[in-house]
Amino acid sequence: MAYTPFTAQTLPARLAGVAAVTDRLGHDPAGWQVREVGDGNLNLVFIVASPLETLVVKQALPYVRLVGESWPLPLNRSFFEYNALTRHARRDPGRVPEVYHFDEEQALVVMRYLHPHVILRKSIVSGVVHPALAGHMGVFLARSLFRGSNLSMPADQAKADMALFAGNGALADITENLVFSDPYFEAKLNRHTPGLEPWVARLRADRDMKVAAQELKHAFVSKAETLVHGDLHSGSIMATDTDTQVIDPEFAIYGPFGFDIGMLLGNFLLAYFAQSGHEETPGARDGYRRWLLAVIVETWDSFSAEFRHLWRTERTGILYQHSLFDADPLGAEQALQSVMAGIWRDTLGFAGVEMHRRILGLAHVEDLEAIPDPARRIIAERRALALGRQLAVMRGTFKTTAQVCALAEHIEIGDLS
Ligand code: SR1
Ligand code: MG
Repeated sequence: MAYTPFTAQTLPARLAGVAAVTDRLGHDPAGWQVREVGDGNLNLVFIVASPLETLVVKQALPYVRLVGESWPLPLNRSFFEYNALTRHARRDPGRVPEVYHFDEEQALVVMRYLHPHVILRKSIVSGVVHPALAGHMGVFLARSLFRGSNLSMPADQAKADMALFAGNGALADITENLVFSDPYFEAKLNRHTPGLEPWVARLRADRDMKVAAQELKHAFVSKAETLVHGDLHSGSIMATDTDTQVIDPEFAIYGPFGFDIGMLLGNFLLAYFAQSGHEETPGARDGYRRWLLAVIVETWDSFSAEFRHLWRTERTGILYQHSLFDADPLGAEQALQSVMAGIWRDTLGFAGVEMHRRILGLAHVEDLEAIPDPARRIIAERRALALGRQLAVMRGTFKTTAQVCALAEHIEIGDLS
């Protein structure tokens, strides 16, 4: 059967012939409840429930759902998502939903239903704390990035994976335009909160910022360092009090170590500045703001500790090869410092441009969009634009996450000029 986008009515007939589904849901598709719940920018997402079990079915559409059929998008992103999910499952077991079935022709992945998990972004807008989040994400980032790179993989396998994921160029093209270029000129699909114009114009006239954004784009397209998730924002994480699941790696490609970390920290910083738009009285969310900053610190610290551990115990790839440093452990540590410094610098830059594009570009974030009072939203957005600019342009000058958090706090409480 040629590719067809399914509906809640047509999906059961297709799934009824799939053993991985009927083994779990049973053999009576007429008794299955199906709901389409996709609220992302690209795909259909169905929840399929029988009295025995519930599953999630994600199907790619041949166009960008957010925009419509005028923006075609290859269905094979589903193939890359499936391949990234299976690699992530091996590299950090238990941190991604289990895949039960992949149907390449229908661009469809059947996977575990995450329950009682919630989309992290929605949780953050509501001011909910997730105690395990930062530790889980730091370790996930270290394991997925280290184990997908030439620090760890046999060289032939790394090259094969680089070639495989290079096929996901259409999704990379979205990132290349939407993250690194469109926010900095009047691109057709850009939008911003009415009233923000003076600050948009100021940023677009900022030569240092434009150069920084292009340096970061240069890094994104040329540093094929590891398999990155490619779209690791708080909408790509589902969480409970004790569990964290990383979903939606359809943008997976070989890119810089710092890309996923930067995108995630950028989204935490956007959430930080958005809090003032959600609190009922000034200061009501002070504790939550502190928690968000602590998440940034702990995510980086956990990433850094696990990455350092893997460097010392699993460096089996062709980079900084063990045999070179057998008699020189201090040399290996010096090299590690240098690699970490590069990742940190890139991380800050990617965080900065991610913050900008979620305010100036096509794809915005609920954290800011859900602020009902436009005047308060503009204040939050101006603060985020200001920090994003500092992170991108001055990325070589920050030494610690504490410095980043201190600047965020300073911008939050200071006068905006
Ligand atoms: C046209 S797609 C817009 C955005 O949605 C995805 O989630 C990615 O973040 C992409 O940049
Ligand atoms: Mg997504």
